[in-house]
This record gives sequence, C-alpha cells and structure tokens, in this order.
Amino acid sequence: MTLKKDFLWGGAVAAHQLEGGWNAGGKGVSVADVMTAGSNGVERKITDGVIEGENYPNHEAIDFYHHYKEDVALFAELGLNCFRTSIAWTRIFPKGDESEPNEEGLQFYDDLFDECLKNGIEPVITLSHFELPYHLVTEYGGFRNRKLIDFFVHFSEVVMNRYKDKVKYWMTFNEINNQANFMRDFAPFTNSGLKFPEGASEKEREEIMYQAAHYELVASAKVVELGHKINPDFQIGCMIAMCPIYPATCKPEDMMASTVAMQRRYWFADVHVRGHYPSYLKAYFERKEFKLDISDEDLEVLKNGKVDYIGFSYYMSFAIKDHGKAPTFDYNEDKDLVKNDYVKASEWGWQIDPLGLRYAMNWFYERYEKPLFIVENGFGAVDEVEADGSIHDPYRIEYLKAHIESMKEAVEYDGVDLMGYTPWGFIDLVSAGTGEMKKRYGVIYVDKDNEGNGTLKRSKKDSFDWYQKVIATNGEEL
Ligand code: P53
Repeated sequence: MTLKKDFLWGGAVAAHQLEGGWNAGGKGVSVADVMTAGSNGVERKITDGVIEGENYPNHEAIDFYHHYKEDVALFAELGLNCFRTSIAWTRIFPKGDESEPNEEGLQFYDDLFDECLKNGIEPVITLSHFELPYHLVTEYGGFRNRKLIDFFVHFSEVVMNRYKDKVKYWMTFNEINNQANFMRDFAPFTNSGLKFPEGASEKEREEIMYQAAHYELVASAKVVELGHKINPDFQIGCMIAMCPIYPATCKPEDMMASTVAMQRRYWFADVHVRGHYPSYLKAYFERKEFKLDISDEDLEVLKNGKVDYIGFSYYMSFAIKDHGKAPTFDYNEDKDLVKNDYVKASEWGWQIDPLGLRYAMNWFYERYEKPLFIVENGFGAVDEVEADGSIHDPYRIEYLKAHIESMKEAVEYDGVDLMGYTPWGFIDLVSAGTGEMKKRYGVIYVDKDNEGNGTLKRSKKDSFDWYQKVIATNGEEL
C-alpha cells in the first residue's frame, strides 16, 4: 500500500511566526507580541505588555503579511497542495472580547486563501496557535476563566462562517498538551495565556493548568459541533505535540513510569477523540484533591464534539527512568526525562528519532482508529549561505527523508490511515521556543538574522528541489 492519491503534501507555519504586521490592519496585541527574543538555552522573556527598547521578533517576523503573494507563488512552484497556517485571532478580534469582528483582518485571510486556492493550494487552518489576544490575559487571566470559552467559540464561528467555502480542514488548539509542562512559564502562557501567581506551588500551577485545559477542551468540542453545522464537509481535528516517552530500560518500574508519563502528556487526545475523561485522570484528580470546575453540561458538550481526525506534530522522542515515586509514578515533565543514548540530538538538544514517528502513528491509530495528519515535522538547524547564494542543507534532507520513510512504513506495514504531511517552517520563520531566526526549518531561506537584520529576500535551499521531487512522485522518490 502506498500513500493515497489525494495525499495532502504541504508545509506548516503559524500566523504569529511569519506574518509580522503585528499592529497593521487593526490587529491587536497577542501573547506572541509580548515575548522577547531568547536564544539557544536562554528563555524568552514575557514582558508586561509591549515595552519600548525590547526585541520582539514576532512583530516583523518574515513580513509574510506584505509578501504573501510572492511566497504563495513559491509554494506553488514547490508543488504543495495544501498550506497549514493559523488565523491570528487578534486580526479578527483585536482584544478578543468584542462582539463585532475587524473587517480588515477578515479581508486579509480572504485574500490569502484566494491566492492559495488560485494556485491549487488548499488552506489547512489552526484556530489557536500560541496567539491568544493579550487583553484576554490581562483582563480575564487567560483560559483559567470560563468566559474564554465563549470568546473562542465566537471567534471560531465568525471565521468558519466567513471561510466555509474556502477552508475544509481545521484544527482547534495547537499542541494543546504542551502545557503538561506546567512548571515552566512558556507553555502555559503560549497555550492558554496563563500567568501563575508569584510563588505558586507545584500543586497550584498544576491545578490551574488542568482548569484551563478543561475549558479549552470544552471550547474545542463546541467548535467541532458548530463547525459541522456550518458546513457538514468540514474536517475538524485536534492538534497534539507527540513526543513519545520511552522507558529508559525494560525494568518494570521504568515501563510503568513511561506509561504514567504518557498519560499525563496525552490525556488531552483521549478527551478530544473519545469525548470523555479517561479513568486514570479522574483517579488522579481525586487523589490530588484538585477542585476543578467541570460541570455535567461540560461533559455533555465533550461527548458531542469529538474530533474527525488527529493532527499532530512530531519532532523527537523522550525517555524516562524510574524516578523513585512508585507506586504513583507521579511525573514532572521538567525533571524526570533522561537522555536517550541510542539517538543523536540537534544543536538545540532535540533527540532525532525517525522510527519514533512510526511508533507514534501506531500509538495513535491503535488507540483511536481515527485518520492521522502529520501537521508538523522538521529539523531546526543553522544554515550557511555560500558566496554564490546557494544553501546546501543535506542534514535537513536526511532528517525529512528518514521521517517520510518511517511514515510510509506505518502506512504500508501497519495500515495506518494517514491524510497528509506538512513539514514545519518550510519557509524560515521565527522559532516559537527561542524566538530565533537562526533555528531554521525551511526549504525556503529568508534573509534575516537573530538581531533582525537582513533584506527578507527569499531563496531556495537544496532541500527545495528535493522536496519538490518528493511531492511530484507522491513520496516514491526520496
Ligand atoms: P521551535 C516544543 C516541543 C515541540 C514542539 O519549535 C514545539 C515546542 C515549542 O517550542 O512547538 C511546535 O520553533 C510549534 C511551533 C514551533 C515548532 O514546534 O521552538 O507548534 O509553533 O515553531 C518548532 O523550534
């Protein structure tokens, strides 16, 4: 069995990481607009609003807002038949709690989607990709507040109605499960607009995270139900960051630690796909005595809003060894993971594991029997531009090739139903984790550095021609 004839070959980005135009066309400030540039090993700062003199890399990004026509022409030359991006919530509702949308923002996405469709490229849209209106953080505390459900549903209703004949594939919350890493500030803020009280305990942070995640899952389920009413042809998925957590050895305690860690990181998918909370999580909430606002009505909503497919990102795998917390095996993502000596890592410490992609696809498909869509995969690396302007990136080709091979094995040997593949940041953009330009994923190079210097000129890397051939042969020639 080979890949389907109508396999979706694309590329993935997110509005805030490439558009720029952070205050153009009536756009409001998003959570991404108050994050400074970090670097390898140095975390991005979250500032109190936009502060003069700070370096906010997402403000200009690669200025796709003004370059989208020439960029879409390049995407068409590459041969993409789909393009995954997000709709910046703050272009449509600058503050997030307005009742009337901003027409200029809506028009921008009409123009962008028309340009894509004209070029045979189908838009694949994430509704919330780390770009919550910042006003919803300062006024409401982000997704810890139940009111955010209605704001998100209203935003989704507006854009799903507006683009119902232009967009068929949707996803609700990007990598909703990153916030399982609740001891760091980054994921809870980017996922949910959460800021924790100074000195909050581990338990408090965790409880707030679960509350926010619950409201998001309810919001997502509402949007799935509503979307199917707006257009019954819509395919609406969830989006999970899949980094499988292997047991470090075959020691039974390592295996159990891995099982529990997988539960803590992937229960989100259980709720999205099955429409109810898994037993292991209910038992955990009880043991921890979390006081969560989960109403009977919410549980009904979850049942009625199961996703159509599972969108997921895959970059790397993790490993865990018995961390001495038996019999509960309570897991702290920030502390309990160990290095896997069987695989190499990127310069940013991301462990490269192509076979892990096949493992992950099996994990999802055995558990849920729903179509899968690999909506992110890729290799962040430093690229050198030669004197003649060429860029040789064999390391990127090697990474993508190995992962595509593994994905094909999952289809051919394991019978997994796979909709498509959209490598991340196929045009260079601002890194979410570090805010750098230097951590590049693209097959298209963009001339801009970490300090913000550069002409923004686009050029093709060696991997461009390679990926073009992969698409043209439906993955046969790697
Ligand atoms: P960057 C962590 C782990 C896995 C995926 O990431 C992650 C993150 C957050 O950094 O994010 C996804 O840019 C995300 C994209 C992001 C991409 O992976 O940190 O959906 O927005 O850019 C790559 O190298």
